[in-house]
Amino acid sequence: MKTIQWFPGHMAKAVRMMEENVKLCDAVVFVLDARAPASSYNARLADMVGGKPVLFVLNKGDLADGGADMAVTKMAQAGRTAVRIAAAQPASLRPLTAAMELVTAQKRARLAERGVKKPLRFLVAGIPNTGKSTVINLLAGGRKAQVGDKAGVTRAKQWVRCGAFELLDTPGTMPPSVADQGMARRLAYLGSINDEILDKEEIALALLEELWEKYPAALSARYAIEGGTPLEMYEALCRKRAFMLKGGECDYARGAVALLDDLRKGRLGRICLDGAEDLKKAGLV
Ligand SMILES: Nc1nc2c(ncn2[C@@H]2O[C@H](COP(=O)(O)OP(=O)(O)O)[C@@H](O)[C@H]2O)c(=O)[nH]1
Ligand SMILES: [Mg+2]
Repeated sequence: MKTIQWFPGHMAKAVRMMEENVKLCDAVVFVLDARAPASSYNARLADMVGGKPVLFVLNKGDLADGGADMAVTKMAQAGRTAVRIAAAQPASLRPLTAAMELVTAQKRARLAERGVKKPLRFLVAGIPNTGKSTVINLLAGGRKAQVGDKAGVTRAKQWVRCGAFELLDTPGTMPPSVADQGMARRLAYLGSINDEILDKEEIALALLEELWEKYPAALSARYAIEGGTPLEMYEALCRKRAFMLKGGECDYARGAVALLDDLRKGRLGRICLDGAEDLKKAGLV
């Protein structure tokens, strides 16, 4: 399979923007995809936050299984603060703000000692498509009021009030880490790496192989797949969904689109593709 890469020029620019935004904030909410919490981390974050508190939010929890809870537990054991939520659901607001309070408790205590009362400022950051904008909307609620601005290096920054906090109204988008190809592929499955630059049929083959290892029952239930080589499974999927071309050949392109769509929308059930080893490899634990 083709190597998934990231254009270094984009990387450098995104990193510069992130560094600039982190400087304006007291803490960072780093949004991960609960279905691939290790793959959706980028270890370069550590250099950017300069010791500021980080809350890891495993978002899209409604689409994840117990693997996401395992990740939260392992991260907590490693001294990180992590919470699993589904930002698209209003019920996630409370656990999220509680975790934001937790991660800034020391800082607030220090400020209070000196008699300083000011809202602490957060940057919501993460790689593409993890739900950063959805998290900002959840926190900002209906009152996406502008609470003032502060001159940044290149343009004024807008802040939105959220209870005792303020958020930068634009998310800090970080490039995904593509150091590990297995993890980079998971980002492609979940839509955090642009489909356009990838060969969907190669992605489908790799995904079928991985799903057969981790969630065979889901493949059997939805596509009547009963194992075999990745190509045999791919053909079974196309036959089951009647994605056939004239002459009886499989319509692989449609099959790939359907498989990715099913996975992303949760029609294959709740999943978590990363295990304990991946958390280590990614530098999260
Ligand atoms: N099922 C589910 N979908 C979500 C959740 N949060 C965000 N999404 C969806 O994921 C996609 C990307 O979200 P967005 O906030 O734009 O991500 P961003 O690129 O990180 O800003 C959108 O289609 C959202 O509706 C969630 O908690 N559950
Ligand atoms: Mg966004």
